[in-house]
Amino acid sequence: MTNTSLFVQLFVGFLLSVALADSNCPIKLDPTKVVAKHGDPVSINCTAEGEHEGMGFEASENGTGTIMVNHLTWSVTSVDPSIAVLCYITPSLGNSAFKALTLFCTWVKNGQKINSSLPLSREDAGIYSVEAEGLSSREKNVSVRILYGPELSCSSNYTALEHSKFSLSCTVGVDLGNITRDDAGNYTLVASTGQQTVTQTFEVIVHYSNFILGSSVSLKCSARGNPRPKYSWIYYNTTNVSEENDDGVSILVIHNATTFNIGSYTCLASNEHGTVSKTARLTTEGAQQECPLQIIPAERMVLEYNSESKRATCTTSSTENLKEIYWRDNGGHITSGLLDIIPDTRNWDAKPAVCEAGFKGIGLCSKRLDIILYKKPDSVFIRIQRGSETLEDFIQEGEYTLNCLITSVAPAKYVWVRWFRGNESFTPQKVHVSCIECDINETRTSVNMSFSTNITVNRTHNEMTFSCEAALNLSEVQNITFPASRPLNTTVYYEPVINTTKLSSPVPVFSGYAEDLKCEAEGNPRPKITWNSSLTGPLEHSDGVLPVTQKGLYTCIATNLIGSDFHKVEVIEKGKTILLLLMLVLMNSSR
Ligand SMILES: *[C@@H]1O[C@H](CO)[C@@H](O)[C@H](O)[C@H]1NC(C)=O
Ligand SMILES: *[C@@H]1O[C@H](CO)[C@@H](O)[C@H](O)[C@H]1NC(C)=O
Ligand SMILES: *[C@@H]1O[C@H](CO)[C@@H](O)[C@H](O)[C@H]1NC(C)=O
Ligand SMILES: *[C@@H]1O[C@H](CO)[C@@H](O)[C@H](O)[C@H]1NC(C)=O
Ligand SMILES: *[C@@H]1O[C@H](CO)[C@@H](O)[C@H](O)[C@H]1NC(C)=O
Ligand SMILES: *[C@@H]1O[C@H](CO)[C@@H](O)[C@H](O)[C@H]1NC(C)=O
Ligand SMILES: *[C@@H]1O[C@H](CO)[C@@H](O)[C@H](O)[C@H]1NC(C)=O
Ligand SMILES: *[C@@H]1O[C@H](CO)[C@@H](O)[C@H](O)[C@H]1NC(C)=O
Ligand SMILES: *[C@@H]1O[C@H](CO)[C@@H](O)[C@H](O)[C@H]1NC(C)=O
Ligand SMILES: *[C@@H]1O[C@H](CO)[C@@H](O)[C@H](O)[C@H]1NC(C)=O
Ligand SMILES: *[C@@H]1O[C@H](CO)[C@@H](O)[C@H](O)[C@H]1NC(C)=O
Ligand SMILES: CC(=O)N[C@H]1CO[C@H](CO)[C@@H](O)[C@@H]1O
Repeated sequence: MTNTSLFVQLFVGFLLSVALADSNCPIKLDPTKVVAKHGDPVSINCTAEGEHEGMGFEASENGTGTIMVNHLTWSVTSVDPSIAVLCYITPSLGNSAFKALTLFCTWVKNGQKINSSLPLSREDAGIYSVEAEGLSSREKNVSVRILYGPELSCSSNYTALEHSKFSLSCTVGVDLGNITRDDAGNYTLVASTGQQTVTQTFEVIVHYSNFILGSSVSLKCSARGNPRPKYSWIYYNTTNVSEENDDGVSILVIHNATTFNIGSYTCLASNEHGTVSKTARLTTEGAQQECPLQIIPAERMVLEYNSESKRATCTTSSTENLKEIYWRDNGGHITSGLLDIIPDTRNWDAKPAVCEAGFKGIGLCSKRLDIILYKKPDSVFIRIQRGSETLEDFIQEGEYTLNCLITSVAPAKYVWVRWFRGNESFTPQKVHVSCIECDINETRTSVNMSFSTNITVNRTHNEMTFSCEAALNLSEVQNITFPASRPLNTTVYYEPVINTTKLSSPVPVFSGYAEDLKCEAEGNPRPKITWNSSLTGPLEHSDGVLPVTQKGLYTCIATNLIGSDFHKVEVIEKGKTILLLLMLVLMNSSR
């Protein structure tokens, strides 16, 4: 019996039994002898000494069950001869007076009297003879087997890369009868010998160990026990993990460790007398454990406001390690079983839902489903500003601000603008974004926004168009066309510039032959051309072309709204001799 028990048997009219008052015995009966007649009332006090985990009376009548007291009274109003009574205590494992041989017997092993009050160790197994004292004396040979629970020692063995840290080391020895709370480990020891069961639960010490991604890690678990313990492991099982049980030792090998191997590994060793376990945690520096959950189609759903919604499903490919799985909405409400979520596209405040799951070796982990509702703008408008003044499309060269106004768009955080000059888009260096009555990063509802950029307008921009187009910086909606502004026509006015390459100076004229002076000028509006002679004043010309026959200083003047440009040409006369000579040469060569 596990329990140290004292028997009191009651027989009517006879002195029947004596409880031996062993000084080591932690149970005291009062009275120690009971003499009673059939039908008499009987009352017995039982007192426990020292630490224990409950006491009680076992009896065919008025039994008490196990109670956490030190003193108990058993009584019947009318005793009958068949009554058997037993006072017992469930000893605490720390009470050295127990897991010892029965107190009222003399034990002899190999001719030596054994001090039966000492705890047994497994070396004490063997054949004992026992002399029981009492009214008569008896002798019997008894085979004493010492049963003990599994003892666990585990170590982490790294067939790994150099510099890998080795920090896991644990050895737990558990010996029935000698257990202290210092024997760390998250294990429950169930010592069971006979009818009673003693249970002790101890706290865990979890050892952390670092591994290097891509290396191989071995976890060794060995336990002693009689009978030899069987092993099992609890961890997040992946294809690169294998268990090898060999010669009383269990080795878990992780090949080419990945972040999925981060987690806790519990080795359980058990035999019929109990189970012990030890947990080691594997970590790797700079990497987080992967949560083996997938949200389909993606962890982010981008849906058009007030459109037909879509379904999001949470799944795992690791069903063998899965313990539970459910959706938790942002109010904390849990939807289990149903693993689909259909966001409400009419609710701007649709908040993220979280898929949470429990896995062996990982515990709870989660993936978040972000829901982004977008809205195409009602309108997009472009304008030109100079300072605080908004202009029509007639402008001069200089610094201007292009302003793109977008109404009723969402979400502000992802809105941006494509700028176009003609049909070609351009990327300004700096764009100022503002949002009317909203917080760009936070507001989810539709808002009005303004995008501005400064441009330097020059004459090459004349008759070009500027426009802007709203866009959302969300990969999911890249293919969706958003409204663009109507194009803004630009007219750039600039002062005339005379094309001097066609008016080299001086110009020779041969007497009697007219020479054309051609004055061309660029400018917007189109410049007006006038020719002046230093001698005769303004001259007639045809669209800038002035025929000259006489020498002199001629001036071309180009004028428009914005300004004017002028260019002087000197005309000189050449003699006839040169002309004749030239004609002869030409005639000879044409022959
Ligand atoms: C048993 O204990 C009670 C107190 O719990 C006491 O009153 C009573 O006298 C005791 N009986 C005997 C026989 O000692
Ligand atoms: C014990 O049992 C008797 C019947 O034998 C009953 O009358 C009595 O009340 C019981 N006493 C207690 C203390 O329960
Ligand atoms: C690790 O295992 C190797 C061979 O398997 C062995 O030689 C070595 O002693 C072990 N190291 C530890 C710390 O257990
Ligand atoms: C328990 O074990 C410890 C260490 O092994 C030893 O010092 C102690 O004496 C043992 N206690 C008993 C009651 O056997
Ligand atoms: C781990 O998974 C493999 C197959 O991937 C399987 O054979 C093995 O039994 C699993 N181990 C545990 C402890 O579940
Ligand atoms: C380890 O895993 C990585 C990535 O999965 C792979 O590229 C590599 O070949 C593996 N190494 C071994 C030895 O299996
Ligand atoms: C929005 O967020 C960005 C970066 O996250 C930050 O730089 C900016 O200051 C925020 N704007 C507002 C208005 O909070
Ligand atoms: C545009 O220029 C004005 C002053 O000319 C300046 O205040 C403003 O910040 C500029 N805007 C951008 C986006 O550079
Ligand atoms: C006019 O501006 C464009 C850029 O907008 C620039 O590439 C070009 O060189 C400028 N032309 C002149 C004449 O300044
Ligand atoms: C956008 O269109 C391209 C080509 O048509 C396609 O390959 C891509 O998958 C589309 N993207 C989305 C998010 O629909
Ligand atoms: C802009 O110019 C184009 C031709 O270049 C013309 O067809 C269009 O009507 C103009 N738009 C405005 C608003 O003046
Ligand atoms: C792995 C395991 O079973 N751990 C347990 C160890 O004991 C503590 C305290 O009782 C529990 O909270 C752990 O869950």
